[in-house]
Amino acid sequence: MAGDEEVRALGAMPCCSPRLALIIPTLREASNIRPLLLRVRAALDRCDVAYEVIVVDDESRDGIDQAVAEIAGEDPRIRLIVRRGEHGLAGAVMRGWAETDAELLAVMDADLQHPPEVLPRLLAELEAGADLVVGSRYAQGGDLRGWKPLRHFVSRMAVWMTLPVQRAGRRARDPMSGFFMVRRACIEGVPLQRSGFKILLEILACGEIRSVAEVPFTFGRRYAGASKANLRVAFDYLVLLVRLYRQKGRTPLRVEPDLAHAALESSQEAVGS
Ligand SMILES: Nc1nc2c(ncn2[C@@H]2O[C@H](COP(=O)(O)OP(=O)(O)O)[C@@H](O)[C@H]2O)c(=O)[nH]1
Ligand SMILES: [Mg+2]
Repeated sequence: MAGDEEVRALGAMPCCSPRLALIIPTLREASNIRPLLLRVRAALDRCDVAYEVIVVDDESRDGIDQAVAEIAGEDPRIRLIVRRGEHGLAGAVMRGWAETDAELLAVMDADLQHPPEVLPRLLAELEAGADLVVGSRYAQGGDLRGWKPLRHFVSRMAVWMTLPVQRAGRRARDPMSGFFMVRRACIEGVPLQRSGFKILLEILACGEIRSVAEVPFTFGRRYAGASKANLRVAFDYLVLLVRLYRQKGRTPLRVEPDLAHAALESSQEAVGS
């Protein structure tokens, strides 16, 4: 729980303990939340799992409470938590996880860039034994729709910089994805940074993860509204990366040869050569 912040919760705790909790962090996403929640519910209702969905909003004041209330009123598995005086995607996700006892924890964005129809495949990987499953834009079959080559290249470079801090044998091709599921037991007690966007990378570097699976998906276009990614997000990413490098006791220049080779290949792919 976050200190003495004022919190407004909408919706009731579900009657039976959910096994899966999906957290959806939101900042000015009122136009997206209804279509998203309807698609999430349709996707998860097809799975044999007790679940809940927790929307964690940072005082957007854009009508998201009414939009969630319309659905939560008829479905107690859906809840809204409004954080007051706090911002940050990672902190919002951690707040949602702290509000549930579910054994399986999931995250996705609110803007429909993460297709809810992929959720059953993510869950299936956890059920099959993976500790962490990543909705992946870079796994075979994944895609980034409409990205220009330069943006692709920068993204690939950002992934490459993470390779030394990821653990051998448990690396993800898309460690910056905001679409993933993890077993609670693998992150319990692990101190995670509350600022920034890249909670998955920290989990890969610091969590008690024994196996990682990736499920490819196409990262679509934002349905409505504007991206919240900005220079601050890039700065927080670099701060996180430096901390993880320090923890590992490595420097970015000491990249293992096999990783350098993999990065070279992926950057060539990215620029289409
Ligand atoms: N609660 C909360 N959610 C946030 C914050 N920043 C971003 N988000 C949400 O995090 C998700 C990803 O943000 P988005 O702007 O789509 O990032 P992009 O896909 O990298 O452009 C969206 O659901 C945002 O509404 C924040 O400070 N607080
Ligand atoms: Mg987005």
